[in-house]
Amino acid sequence: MDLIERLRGIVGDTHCLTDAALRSGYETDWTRRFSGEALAVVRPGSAEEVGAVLRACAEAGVGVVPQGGNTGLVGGSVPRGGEVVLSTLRLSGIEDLDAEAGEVTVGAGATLASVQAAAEAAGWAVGVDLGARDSATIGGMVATNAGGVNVLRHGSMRQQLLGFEAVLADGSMLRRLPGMPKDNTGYDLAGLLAGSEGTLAVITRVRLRLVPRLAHRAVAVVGFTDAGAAVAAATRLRRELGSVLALELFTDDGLALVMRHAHLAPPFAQRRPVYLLVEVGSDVADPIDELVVKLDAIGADEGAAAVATDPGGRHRLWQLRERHTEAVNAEGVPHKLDVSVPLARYAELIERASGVVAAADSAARTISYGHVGDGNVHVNILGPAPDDQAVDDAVLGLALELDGSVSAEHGIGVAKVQWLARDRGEATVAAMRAIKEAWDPSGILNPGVLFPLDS
Ligand code: FAD
Ligand code: 2HG
Ligand code: ZN
Repeated sequence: MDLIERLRGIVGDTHCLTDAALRSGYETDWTRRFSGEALAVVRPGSAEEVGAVLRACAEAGVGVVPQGGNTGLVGGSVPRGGEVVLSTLRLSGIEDLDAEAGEVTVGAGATLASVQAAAEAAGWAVGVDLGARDSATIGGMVATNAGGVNVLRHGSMRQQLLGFEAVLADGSMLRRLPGMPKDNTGYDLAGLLAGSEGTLAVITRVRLRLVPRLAHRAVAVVGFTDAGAAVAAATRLRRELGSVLALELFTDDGLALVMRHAHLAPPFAQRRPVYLLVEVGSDVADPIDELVVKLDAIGADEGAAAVATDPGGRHRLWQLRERHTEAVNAEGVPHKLDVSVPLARYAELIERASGVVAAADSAARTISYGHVGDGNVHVNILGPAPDDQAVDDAVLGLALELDGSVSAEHGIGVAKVQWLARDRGEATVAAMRAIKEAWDPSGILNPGVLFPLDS
């Protein structure tokens, strides 16, 4: 029996897509920079079906690209050519929400927004939040160890994991869904799967810890004359305000793009080169007074600061930061360099990024924004052709020169494969490869992601 016939037998005809028109939505990534043709797209409905699909592909020697919401930004969720895309979107159940313990088990294909809604209905919240919440899946977020806007308060996806279920390339299943915050029984395999980007196993279920839902929140946007002043203010707020949930930075170029494409008004009449967004939250008291006092202390001037406490006003201010990604996409196919540096080098990175980009390509445009509380900058570049690596190399080189990392939260994918060893060193990459070879000896899981295709 050929592979396609076998796959149809496992998932059913309607969930094995071979027609080009049906496959196409699974073959190009969110940025449109990465795409490839799949042999087929399969949508298994259970962990057992995932196991059978993997066994069939391993026996046929065909690569498998796990895919959740396809919102990843480093090309790891779409085929390079000839693989089977394994979509987890049917594994979207939300089970066993323990409202006493603040824990929930969810299918890998459940969207973040659906889990947030379930958590909120039970008086809890999810510790990780990000702009792609309506499409990004919990499985994809674990596989990329997604960060988002609340890392400085709750950590990234790895810190939310209490258990997991995953299927290895040979179809065997690993399951540990205990719902116990303490569980020191050997290697932390859930932690290893966080950030594995579909190269070690297909995650099918996850047990997440939930965090308290805060009764009071306030958001402020403040303008600054330069990145250094904004970073100094962010550092002080982080140190002195226990209620800080998020600290985000964007520039006036980015704000102009967002206003144009998302049809939004500026936060205040005056324009400044750099903006800081701060969100605070508290369960016991309204944090607004404390925030306003601190805004004074960091030198926010009245004409360049806006504060909102009501949900509509907070949402309006958040949109100015969150909608950067779609506004950049509306201008062209971006090169996305998601880097982090020690906080002391953050302003220097922002200030030097456009210079190194211009030196590599004088026609390129640079728009930088990011999670300043975590030292994470998203350097977005418009202009160069999708396969032109010059600007990527310039920015990633700068991040390493500043003692940073070439991937803060989006992962390596296929976009940064050549940079993994330069960042982590040959010995570390060899240790990673040894794990990959032990878990996936036939090398079928996401070939070309993390390690080059020909290795
Ligand atoms: P996909 O894109 O489908 O896949 C991503 C990777 O995970 C691929 O390598 C894939 O093979 C693997 N994978 C997916 N599901 C599984 C599974 N079940 N088992 C094993 N491997 C799997 N990211 C952040 O970290 N922080 C942000 O603030 C943030 N904001 C974003 C805002 C926007 C508007 C967009 C478009 C993206 C943003 N991202 C952000 C990037 C993206 O949303 C995250 O990387 C997210 O975790 C991807 O989830 P997904 O379900 O879309 O995964
Ligand atoms: C964000 O923080 C996301 O908005 C996307 O991580 C970053 O658009 C980007 O480069
Ligand atoms: Zn981000």
